Amino acid sequence: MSEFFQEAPGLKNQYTEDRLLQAYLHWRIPAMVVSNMTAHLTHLGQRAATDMLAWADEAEKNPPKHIPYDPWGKRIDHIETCNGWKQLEGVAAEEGLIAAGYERKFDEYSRIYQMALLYLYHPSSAIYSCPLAMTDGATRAIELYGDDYLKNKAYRHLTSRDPKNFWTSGQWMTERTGGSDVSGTSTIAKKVGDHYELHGTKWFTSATTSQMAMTLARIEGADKGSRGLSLFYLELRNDKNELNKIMVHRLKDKLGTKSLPTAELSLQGTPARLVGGEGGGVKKIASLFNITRVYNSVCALSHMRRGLALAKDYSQKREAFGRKIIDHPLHVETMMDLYVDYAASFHLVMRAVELLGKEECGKATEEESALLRLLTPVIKLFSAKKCMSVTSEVMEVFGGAGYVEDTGMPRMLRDAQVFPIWEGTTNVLSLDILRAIEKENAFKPFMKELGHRLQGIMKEPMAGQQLKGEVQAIEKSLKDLESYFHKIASGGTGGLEDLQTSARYFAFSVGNIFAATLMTEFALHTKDLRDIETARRWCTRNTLFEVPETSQSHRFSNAEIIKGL
Ligand code: MFK
Repeated sequence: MSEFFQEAPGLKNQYTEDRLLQAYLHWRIPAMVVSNMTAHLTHLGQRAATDMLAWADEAEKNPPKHIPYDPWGKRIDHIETCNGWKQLEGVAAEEGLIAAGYERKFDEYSRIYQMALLYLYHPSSAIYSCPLAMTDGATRAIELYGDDYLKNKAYRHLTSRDPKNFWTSGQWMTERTGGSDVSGTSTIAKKVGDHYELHGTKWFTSATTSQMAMTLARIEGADKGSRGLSLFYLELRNDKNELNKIMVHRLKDKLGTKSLPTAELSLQGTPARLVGGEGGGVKKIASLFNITRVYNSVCALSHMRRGLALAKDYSQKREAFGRKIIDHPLHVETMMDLYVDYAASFHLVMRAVELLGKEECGKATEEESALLRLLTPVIKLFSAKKCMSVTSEVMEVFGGAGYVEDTGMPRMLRDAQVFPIWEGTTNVLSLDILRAIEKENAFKPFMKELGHRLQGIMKEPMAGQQLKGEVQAIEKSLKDLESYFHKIASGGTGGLEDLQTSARYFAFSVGNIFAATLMTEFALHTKDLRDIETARRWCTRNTLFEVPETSQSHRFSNAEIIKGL
């Protein structure tokens, strides 16, 4: 009798295996520029399937430890991380995960290149992508608001390719009073000579092993509310390598992201430097969290991609009911739905990355900057929710094995759950879209861009032949979205309350329609039947415009139902 053992799913080069990423780069970037990126992407794609995987595994098995005291009772608050975690930091530095975005070697395409690197790096990084997200955000904030000291010191460390010189940064916003509403921040900044000292408690500080952090505090005597907050830079350790009047209370016991040290700590007179002058701290730190929101989106994308890559490989190995599961039509149908969600997210996220690259190179028009402001919360909330549902379904592909810890699938699902939460929950981001529309008039450039894209699509003979119904669906949804928006904007119904009630549906409708347009354009460009079918399915499977009717009486009865649960 022969005993059966299932062959495990495996990974090959994560760049050369990824048809969508490669085709996208060839679509959006001049061929010469792509050819200059390819060797590096291929190299990192290989590392993501080899040495990085072993380090990530080590980091997952050896989560960080908080050691409050030394053997003699002295408070040290050491956070111990394992070799694997440190190696992954080294990979980030030497592969230029941050540097690539700031050297701007490929001009406006540099962010696409850097985000392609991140996309390859993240799923094999044990979430080292989190410190990188904050590091990149801090670099951008320093570029925009930093003084010479910060530009000559912190900026150089953050963008270094030398693992020995490379720094990461924390982003410490969250206090006990609120993660979403930071207006109640109670950390106080006291002016002492030419610098400040910070006193307060930070409830979540991610990557507390970083060398520096950007944080919010209220200068003594400043106004209440969020406008009275200022942005500060601090270094965690002094010249003697002791913590700079920081006490770590504990590491958080989180659902996922287990290898990432996330601490609760207090600042007890920590020296800090004001960034960009007094006040307006939320607006200044927004330059940071708008970058981390893009990271979140790219990481959610690549998390989905990793799940699909493993599921594809497994489907070709696993047999059930007399054939490989890839040969079962219902399985293929299910996988196709997952792929379509991932592809929609991919196109949407990468459009924002393109705009970010243009803006940072001074090539974006005002309208493009406003569109980026609108798209940033959209891509974050959209890709995060898709990542959750795709990862959950991917787990099911593996049946009971997927539910067992040492296959790694439970970790993937737990880690996916953080994407919709940190860096702004789905509701907070839905409301941020309304802020972007109100402050930057960002709905206009959105409509304009989609109008242009649809015109281009309709000029393609193939659109009329093969994607006629899909193009009509996009046009109709866009009209519905526009008339809904104008009805509300003109105060035609319940005004602000209606807009807020429907903000989530509005956000997803924006995402659905934009993704549909980009996917259709991409399919017409590649003329590949797989892309045509993907676009077709996205446009017809979903209701692209999904804002329901709402009114004051609906709100009243909904509130009664919820309160009376
Ligand atoms: C895998 C990698 C993933 C990344 C990992 C990172 C891990 C890090 C873990 C964390 O730190 S999680 C904590 C993240 N916290 C948040 O994301 C905060 C969520 N809350 C919000 O985003 C709220 O909407 C917000 C705090 C911004 C509300 O604050 P306010 O002060 O009530 O908003 P207000 O008064 O509307 O805005 C103040 C100013 O900021 C305004 O400008 P003005 O002063 O000129 O009027 C706004 O326009 C501006 N502003 C707000 N949001 C903005 C923005 N500007 C640009 N972009 C935005 N998104």
